[in-house]
Amino acid sequence: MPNSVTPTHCPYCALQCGMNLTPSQDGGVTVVERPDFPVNKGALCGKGRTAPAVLASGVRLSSPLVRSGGTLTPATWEEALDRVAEGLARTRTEHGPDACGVFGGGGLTNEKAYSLGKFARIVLGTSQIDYNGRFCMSSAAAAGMKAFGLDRGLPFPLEDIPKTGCVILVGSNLAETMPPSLRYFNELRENGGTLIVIDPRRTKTAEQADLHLAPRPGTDLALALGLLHLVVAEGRVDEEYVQERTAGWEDARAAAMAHWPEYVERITGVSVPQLREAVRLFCEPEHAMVLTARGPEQQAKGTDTVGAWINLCLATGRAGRPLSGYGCLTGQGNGQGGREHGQKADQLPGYRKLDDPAARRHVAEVWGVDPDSLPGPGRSAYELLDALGTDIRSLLLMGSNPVVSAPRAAHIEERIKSLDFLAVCDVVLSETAALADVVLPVTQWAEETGTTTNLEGRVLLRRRAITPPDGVRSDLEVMHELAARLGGERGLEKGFPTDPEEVFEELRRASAGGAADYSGITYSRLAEENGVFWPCPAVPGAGDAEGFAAPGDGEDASPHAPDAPDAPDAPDAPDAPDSLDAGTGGPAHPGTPRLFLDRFATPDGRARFVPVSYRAIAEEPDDEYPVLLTTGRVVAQYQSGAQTRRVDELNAAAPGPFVELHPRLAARLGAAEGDPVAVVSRRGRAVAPARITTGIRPDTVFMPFHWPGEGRANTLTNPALDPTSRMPEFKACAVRVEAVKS
Ligand SMILES: Nc1nc2c(c(=O)[nH]1)N[C@H]1C(S)=C(S)[C@@H](COP(=O)(O)OP(=O)(O)OC[C@H]3O[C@@H](n4cnc5c(=O)[nH]c(N)nc54)[C@H](O)[C@@H]3O)O[C@H]1N2
Ligand SMILES: Nc1nc2c(c(=O)[nH]1)N[C@H]1C(S)=C(S)[C@@H](COP(=O)(O)OP(=O)(O)OC[C@H]3O[C@@H](n4cnc5c(=O)[nH]c(N)nc54)[C@H](O)[C@@H]3O)O[C@H]1N2
Ligand code: SF4
Ligand SMILES: [Mo]
Repeated sequence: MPNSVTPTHCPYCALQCGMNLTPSQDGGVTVVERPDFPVNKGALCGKGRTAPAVLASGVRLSSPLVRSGGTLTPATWEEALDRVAEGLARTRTEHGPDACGVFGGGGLTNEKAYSLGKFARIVLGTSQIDYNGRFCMSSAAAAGMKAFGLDRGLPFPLEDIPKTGCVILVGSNLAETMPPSLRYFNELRENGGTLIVIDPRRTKTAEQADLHLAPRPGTDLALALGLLHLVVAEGRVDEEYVQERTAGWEDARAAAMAHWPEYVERITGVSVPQLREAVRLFCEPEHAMVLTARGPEQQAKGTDTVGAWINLCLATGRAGRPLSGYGCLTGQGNGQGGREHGQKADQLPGYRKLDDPAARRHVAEVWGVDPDSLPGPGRSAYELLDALGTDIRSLLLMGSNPVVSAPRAAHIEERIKSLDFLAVCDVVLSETAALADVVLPVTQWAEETGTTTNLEGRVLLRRRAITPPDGVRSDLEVMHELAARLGGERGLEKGFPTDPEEVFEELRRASAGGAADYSGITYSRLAEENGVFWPCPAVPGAGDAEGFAAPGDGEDASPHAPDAPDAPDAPDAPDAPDSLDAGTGGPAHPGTPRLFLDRFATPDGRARFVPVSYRAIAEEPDDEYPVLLTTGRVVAQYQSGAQTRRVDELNAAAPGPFVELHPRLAARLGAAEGDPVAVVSRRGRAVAPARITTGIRPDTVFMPFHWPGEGRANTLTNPALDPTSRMPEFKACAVRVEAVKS
């Protein structure tokens, strides 16, 4: 494709910035601005700009690897695929299908995530599949489902942010985690709106805020309840809205009233005047929003915590109205789409539930299998990883690096090593791939086409710009080949096309009538529009419904599926059709940028308050472990660092782990800037240089989690799980900090 420009999207985070790729001298691609894509308008962070570096040979994998005599050695694709099929087949024969585990990732395209869920259920016949999104936004997803009947990270586009009156940003450091999005918050302030940031650290994001509250890690639930208490006490409840659009207020109100501001001050360390100021800034303007990210969500009470923030929005009439609402800032490149199409333990495509008989019938028909043959729900991510080597004997891993990113990582590393068989599909030799019996090298973003769904629920087309090198194959080809080897006698490989558009066509049918309905979205439409927001049902007779057969029974059309597009200028809402066959009809569905404006996705259309009360973190500090550890990210590294630690420019900016601590704590240890300090928890010990700053609470230390080895933050973290979302407590555990004698 000489001199051509390919418009596409970044391989990394959920902002899915638009970028153009042009061919470079060396046969690769160069990233250039794509100003026409509205979300980032050309702006990119350093990770996006340098993403082509990971395409280079020598950096990425270019041949399958098979373990022989203890070491990974290059092998042919035939040999490697045969080995994977044998490994999985042996486990299935000897221990049953549920002894085969599958672990996916929120970075996988919709097509891959969909195929992986299908592969697990019909090729392996296992219930044991989950993915790293469980570690990401699962608490917000669970809370959103409870309150609104639907989980879409943001129920409105980012472009609404500058027009609201106040945003409370809870535990998001988006100045580092989604830098181009800062523009929306700057515009908000230029327009006279205010920004409140809640973070135990004075982050780059907090520095932009009109008000920064720095609670003790793990106490956001108390904080939100304290604010709701004040809203009631100060007579700021929107009674009419509560009456008309919600249910369950009395219980939630009673629970909040038990959380006196002085009590909340004692728990959180945020003073009563600051709480009052936050309530004033949030309640005075006509519109306001609460946005949460991993800070309050990655807690063993993350679901209740997000529920409390949603309660605050509901009591003040700030949900399901234009320019007001609650949203979660999803994280991974396809963090939204990756949670909708079946790689989750309890899920079928279209955000359907695996234990719903109608959903099983619908999806089984699309897949051409008996509904009774579909396994039931499996274990959550941490529980699945914890069962490796015991109940689960073989694992197929695609799109995650748990040796670095899972909580209590030293234990999980041991579990992985105790497997009978591990196969990893990756683009690089990650720390987890290095432990595999077989490593399958796969194509990357610029080398393959596929769709992702960004944090706004906007479905996007990533386009292939260059030919992949010899020696790598796509994840879809891997699944096709494994299906042929493991289910060839049943012709299963036919259900795993290698052309992403073919997979997407099937995904459309599988999702039709579900909550996350993609049936009205086509590749050709995505090529022309700057993304389409789901739900987007196919309209009988509109061009988008041509070319594939009806899914059969429409009886499972989810009661939760919002049936009205609520973009202000949208035409009348077409209901999800029983048939997707072309007929005669109106224009295609416009997609749904804004949800809940008329009704919430609950059976009665009302949002639900959840009565929640404060409870402590799973592991409170004590004499032995007196300090709190929290963890997170830095701008120049991505996740487990598997990709970004291979980019020189990013390593120069963020060369290694560190322990951020307050000068008072540093003085007590006798540690100076840059001195190695040890952080010790009940799970293990990590060592990294001290970074001393007054921007963190004296009772707390912070470590980024991007590195393996001695400075691995997850050696320390606590796998205590949220009872609903099964989210581990990445954001708060008890540690002791020690100077390291050199
Ligand atoms: N550079 C970069 N960008 C990324 C990623 C990356 O790895 N690197 N990953 C992507 C992904 S998958 C995700 S999920 C997002 C995550 O995006 P963010 O949620 O913004 O990232 P984190 O740094 O994990 O956490 C945000 C903030 O929570 C604060 N925090 C810690 N404990 C608490 C607490 O108890 N309460 C509150 N209120 N705050 C707390 C931390 O100090 C931190 O500043 O970023 C995406 N973007
Ligand atoms: N302490 C602590 N731990 C955390 C967090 C935290 O805040 N604190 N955050 C958690 C969160 S929010 C997340 S999302 C997880 C993320 O942590 P991981 O799940 O480890 O995520 P990545 O590092 O992105 O790993 C993705 C892997 O897949 C590979 N890959 C990329 N694209 C593809 C593809 O298309 N196909 C295949 N087969 N492979 C691909 C990459 O090279 C990489 O090795 O970490 C969690 N862990
Ligand atoms: S903000 Fe996210 S999507 Fe945008 S360039 Fe950076 S990593 Fe890529
Ligand atoms: Mo994430």
